[in-house]
Amino acid sequence: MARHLITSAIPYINGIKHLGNLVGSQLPADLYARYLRGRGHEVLFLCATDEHGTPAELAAAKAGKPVADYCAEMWQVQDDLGKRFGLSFDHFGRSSSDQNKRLTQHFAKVLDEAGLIREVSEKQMYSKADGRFLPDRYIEGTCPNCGFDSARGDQCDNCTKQLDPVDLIDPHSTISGSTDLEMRETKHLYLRQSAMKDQIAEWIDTREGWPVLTTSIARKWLNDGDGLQDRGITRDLDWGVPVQKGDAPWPGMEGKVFYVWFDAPIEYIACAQEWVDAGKGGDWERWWRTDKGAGDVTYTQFMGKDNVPFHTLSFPATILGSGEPWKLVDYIKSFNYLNYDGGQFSTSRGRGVFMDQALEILPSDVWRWWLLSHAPETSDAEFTWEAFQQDVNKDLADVLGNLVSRVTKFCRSKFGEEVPSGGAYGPEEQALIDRITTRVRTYEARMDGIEVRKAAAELRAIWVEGNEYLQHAAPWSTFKEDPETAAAQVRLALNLIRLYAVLSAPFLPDTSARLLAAMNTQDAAWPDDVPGALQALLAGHAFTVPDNLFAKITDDERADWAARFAGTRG
Ligand code: B3M
Ligand code: ZN
Repeated sequence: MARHLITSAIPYINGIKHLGNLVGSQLPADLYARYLRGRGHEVLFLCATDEHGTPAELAAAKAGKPVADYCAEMWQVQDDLGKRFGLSFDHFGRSSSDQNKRLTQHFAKVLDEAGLIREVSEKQMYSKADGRFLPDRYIEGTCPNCGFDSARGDQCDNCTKQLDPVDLIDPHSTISGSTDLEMRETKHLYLRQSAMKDQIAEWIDTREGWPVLTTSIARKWLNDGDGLQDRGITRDLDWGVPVQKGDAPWPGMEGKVFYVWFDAPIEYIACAQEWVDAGKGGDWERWWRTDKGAGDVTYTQFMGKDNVPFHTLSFPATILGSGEPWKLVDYIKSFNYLNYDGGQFSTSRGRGVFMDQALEILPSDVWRWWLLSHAPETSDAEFTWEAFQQDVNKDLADVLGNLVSRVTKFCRSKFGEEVPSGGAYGPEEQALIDRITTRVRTYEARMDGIEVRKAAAELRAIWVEGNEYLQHAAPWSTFKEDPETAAAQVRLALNLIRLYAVLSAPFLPDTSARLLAAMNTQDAAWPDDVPGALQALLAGHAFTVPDNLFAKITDDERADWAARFAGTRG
C-alpha cells in the first residue's frame, strides 16, 4: 500500500464552474483518487476555493455583496455541486482560511530571511476614473506576446504567458472601461525567481515521464526571452492575505495584500491543516513535511494548461526558496481546453453548460463518463450535443445498461432472482475470462499512468467484451435445449456485472453503487485475480433486477438542450 497526495487546482470563487473547468482538474483528479483508493492505497485528496484577488472582488461587486459574504455563499454552492458530481475530496477548503493566512505569511517571512524577496518602488497602473490602482483582472488589453485582445493584467488566457499590467497594449479598466490611466508610484514585494532559475530548470529537467504538455509549457517560460523573471507577490487591494512577515508587521506594506497566485497554491498545504482542524484527519505533516514522514508520499497535481506556469515555476520557487522540507510535487497532470459547440466555454460570458445546469438535466455519472472519456489530454476537445447524445447512448445505454438489464431480467424469468447453479464454464467462457484479464491489466496501466481517455476506452472495451459474449452465447436460446449451460452463462454474466461495478467505480460512482446493491454485495475488492473475481457470486446468491440504469437521450431532448444552452446564461 502506497500513500498518495492528490490536489486539484482550486477553482476561483467567482461563480459556478462550467464543464470545461470540471474536466480540466477536479474530475480527473477525482477519477485518480477513486482509482487509487479502490486499489487499496492511502489517499489524501484535497481541493478548495480560490477566494482572493481580483476575481473575487469583481464578482462580489457585481453581485452587490460584501466580498466575505459572497465568498462564504459561493463556497457553499461549490461544495454542494462538487458533492453532487461525486467529487470525493477528503476536504474542500477555503484559501481565505486562517490556516492559509498564517502559512502564507510564514512563507513570506522565510523567503525574506533567505534573501529572496526584494522591496521595489515602482509605477503601477492607476485609474483616475476609478480612484485606485488596477492590478490583474482590473485591467485588460492586448497581449504583447500573441496579440490576443482581452489579455488580463496577470496572464494572457490565449497564450498562457504571465503578464504584468504594464505590459498590456491599449489597456483599459475593467471596472469603468476608462482608458485614462497613469503610472503612479507604489511599493511592492518581488519574489526573486531569477535567483532560482537554475535550480528550477534543473528540477524541471530531471522530472521523468512528465506529460509533454506540462514540461513544454514550463520550459517555454523558463527559457523564453529573459527567462524566469522576478515576480510581484503583493497587490494594492483590500481583500486578501495582509502582507506580514509571519506574525510581525512589514513596514511600508501596510494596507496591501499578497497576490492571489502567491497564496492560492499554499492553500494546498493549508487545506491539509483545515482537514485536521475539521476533525477529519490526525496529522497533516506526514503528508506535507518530508522530515515528518512525507518522504514516501507520491504527490500528484491536476490542472488546466493555463495554470501550469504557476505550478511548475512560481509555486516550486516558493517551496524550494523557503529552504524548508516541504513536499514537492512528483507529477503534474495538465489538460488542454474543452470547447463548447464551436467556441469556448466562458464564465465571464456565461457560455456553455455549467455544473448546476448539467445536473438539472442528467445524472452526474452521465456527465462524468462523457467528460472523462473525452478529456482534452493531447489536444483541445470539443463538446457538441450530437456527439454527447451519440456517445452516452451507445456506451452507457446500449452497452453497459443493456447488458445489466438483459442478464438480470432473463435470469429472473428463468431461474429466479438468484445466481443459478449447474453447468460449468466452457472454452468460450475461458476465452472471455482471458480477454478480460488482459484488458483489466491494460486498464490498470492506463489508470496508473493517468491516461484518462485511454483508460475510458479500455473500460468501454471491457464492457463490450461482455456484451459480445452474451450476444454470442445467447443463454435465451441455449436455455431451450441446454438449461445447465445457460445457467453457467448467466452465472458468469452476473459476475461480470459485479466486476464492472468495481472497475467502473472511478468513472461512474453512483452507477457502481447501484450495481453492487442490485448484486446484493459489498465486495468491491479490486480484481487482482480476475478469474477469481468472476466467481465471487456463488450459485444461490440472491440479487435484484435494478431499475433501468441509463435512459437514452432522445432527439427531442438533444434539440431542446442545444437550444437552451445556445446563448449565454442569464
Ligand atoms: N484558481 C485558476 C483556475 O481556477 C486558479 C487555480 C489556482 S490553483 C492553486 O483555473
Ligand atoms: Zn497572449
